[in-house]
Amino acid sequence: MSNLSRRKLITTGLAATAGVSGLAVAARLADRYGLIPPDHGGFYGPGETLTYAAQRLLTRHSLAREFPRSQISARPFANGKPPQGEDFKRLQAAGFADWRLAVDGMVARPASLSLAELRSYPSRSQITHLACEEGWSFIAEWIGVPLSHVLNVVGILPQAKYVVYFSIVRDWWDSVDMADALHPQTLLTYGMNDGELPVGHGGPLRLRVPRQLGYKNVKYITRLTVTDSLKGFSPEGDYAWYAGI
Ligand SMILES: Nc1nc2c(c(=O)[nH]1)N[C@H]1C(S)=C(S)[C@@H](COP(=O)(O)O)O[C@H]1N2
Ligand SMILES: [Mo]
Repeated sequence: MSNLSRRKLITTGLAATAGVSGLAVAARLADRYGLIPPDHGGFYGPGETLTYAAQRLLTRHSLAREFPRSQISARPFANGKPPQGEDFKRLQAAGFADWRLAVDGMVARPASLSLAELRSYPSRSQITHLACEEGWSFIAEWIGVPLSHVLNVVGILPQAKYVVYFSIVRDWWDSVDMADALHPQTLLTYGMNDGELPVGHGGPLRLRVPRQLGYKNVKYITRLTVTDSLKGFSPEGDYAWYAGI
């Protein structure tokens, strides 16, 4: 069976099962095909599973909408204060020359990359929408290296399933599955609208995941961990782990 018709069959099956026999059965079917998101437990469990499964089957390869330059927002909204810690201030005072991105976990060659190294890799830019779950949004050009390129440099092991990414601010991190980690629009972003990425928007380094909501786009990234399990890496607050839009 071709990939497409198989996908169609599973999707139709999921939808029909959800309608006829309830969400729990759909969840079991989704599990068989590796479509269970890591936060499936609790009251919202079956609903989260159906959303993630349907999105993954239909949109694994789809692109977030890209906009013409004329649509770039004149006044993008920077949410929250820059990090207040001494470590961040010291790095900022030195023009972020000593900023490092550590890459570890299930990789063949763990690395510690400078911004100069990241800038030396092939860059990609995209004009996409950043939408906060609280209702506001803006369009900007984002410039950076595809996360997939960095993952190829370090060599991810076959059992890898997720990439967890951490901000210099201790209590901020999030994670994506490999479909989003390797997606061509997922960028380690160091530039915005033809300049450097402003500190207000996560400079010097931010993970841009344009197919998911604002909170998955963590600012001030200093570490990536490749893993096969999210145990111990609970998602932010009460928000859903999968924030597809
Ligand atoms: N480190 C860090 N990353 C973060 C946040 C944060 O407070 N700290 N807020 C998140 C949320 S909820 C949103 S909506 C976006 C806002 O991005 P912006 O400031 O570029 O508008 O950043 C996300 N990334
Ligand atoms: Mo947000």
